[in-house]
Amino acid sequence: MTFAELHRIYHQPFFNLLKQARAVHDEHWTDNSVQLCTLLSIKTGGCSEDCGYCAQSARYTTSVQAEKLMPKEQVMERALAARASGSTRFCMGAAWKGVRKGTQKFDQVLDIVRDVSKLGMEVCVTLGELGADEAADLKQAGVTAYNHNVDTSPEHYPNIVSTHTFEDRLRTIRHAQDAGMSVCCGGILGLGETIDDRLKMLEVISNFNPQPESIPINALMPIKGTPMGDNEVIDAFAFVRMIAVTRIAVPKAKVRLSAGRTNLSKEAQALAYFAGANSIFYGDKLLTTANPRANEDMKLLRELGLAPLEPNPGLEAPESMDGVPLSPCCDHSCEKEKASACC
Ligand code: SAM
Ligand code: DTB
Ligand code: SF4
Repeated sequence: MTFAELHRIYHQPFFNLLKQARAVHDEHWTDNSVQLCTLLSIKTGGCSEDCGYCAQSARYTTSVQAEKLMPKEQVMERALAARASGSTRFCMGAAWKGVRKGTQKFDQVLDIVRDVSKLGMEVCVTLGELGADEAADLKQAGVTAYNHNVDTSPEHYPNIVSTHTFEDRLRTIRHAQDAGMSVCCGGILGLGETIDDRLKMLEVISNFNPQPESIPINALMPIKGTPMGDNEVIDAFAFVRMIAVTRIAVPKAKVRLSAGRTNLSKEAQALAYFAGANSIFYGDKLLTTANPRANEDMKLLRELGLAPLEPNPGLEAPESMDGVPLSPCCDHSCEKEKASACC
């Protein structure tokens, strides 16, 4: 979708927007299910990058201590507990700039993924930058989805991060898609961006080919010690509007309520579900910050007549659309069939 279309949709009266989003949702999602995803930080803190919102950057003094990569046995315990609690997707995050083939840490991650992928859940990882070889190895080890957010508009991105670029993010997404993984790509609201920035971010995401399989919409959890530590918490109606526009722009994606739900009332979350959200991060902790209690989430789903999604570990990556350029891998607007060959 173009920015102009997104702008028109976003700025409708609130209830018109909700009605349109609900109609799109009902056309593509016929049951009342919500996917439960459990997050686990397998490598916490000490990250070389300077993302201005992040508790895990080594550039800022936050309450997060740097830790080593979690041993596989501990990860397996947490993955089994996630499955037992009803999660159908297990997402492992690492506070790294990226991973490189041939390193011990990457081999360890592949080993973890191989075992987690035997548990019958979708396996998602978010490890930072990937090249084509790393993406292929992750896919082969059993990763179903790669999470790599663009986070904000291309224009606002340099105000948030200086140690890598928006184009670097796009290149990793291209590599994940080329390797046959689904892509989970979204952003954060509350980074001092304008509404136009949010819609420009969505313009980029909705024009990926294929479109992302899932879109996490995070509301900033302000972290003391980071440059964004005093930012205001995002307004609930602005959050719901963004969920609605995302549903309309990317009808087949799972739209995931991500960080920041602890600052949203249950009524605001209900509106977000109505507007097309159909997935949440589930469990008491995100990576380093708090999430609503699992029993409160289950209670809310029951109150709304929603049900947890059944497992689908064989999830296939979305097909790319014929005649539409593949997701960009760089700012050269590459037209080659295999975009990753260009940069
Ligand atoms: N290092 C990897 C990366 O940057 O892609 C993976 C981990 S990173 C923590 C994953 C995503 O979490 C970020 O892209 C951002 O969208 C979200 N995130 C991180 N800190 C956050 C915060 N304080 N509030 C809201 N979302 C946050
Ligand atoms: C995403 O978009 N949100 C999740 C997941 N992908 C990895 C992470 C949220 C992190 C919130 C801040 C924290 O817990 O440190
Ligand atoms: Fe945090 Fe990821 Fe940025 Fe590192 S690359 S500072 S973990 S968001």
